Amino acid sequence: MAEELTLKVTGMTCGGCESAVRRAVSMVGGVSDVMASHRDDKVVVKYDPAKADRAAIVHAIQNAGYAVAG
Ligand SMILES: [Cu+2]
Repeated sequence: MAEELTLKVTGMTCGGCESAVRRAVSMVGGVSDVMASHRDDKVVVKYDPAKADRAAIVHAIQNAGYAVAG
């Protein structure tokens, strides 16, 4: 059963940033869907909690160069 996680992510300024975040997060095993909005500073991730967790998703976003505020 997929779970949905909504994160406040700062540092995204355009569609290119949204794509970078989507790419980075979709590399995490167990992630099935990623939506990113630079206007709302928001990233919504659907994932399988047996394979991925919040920490792995946050780490992927931070590695891509963006900050997770909550
Ligand atoms: Cu950008």
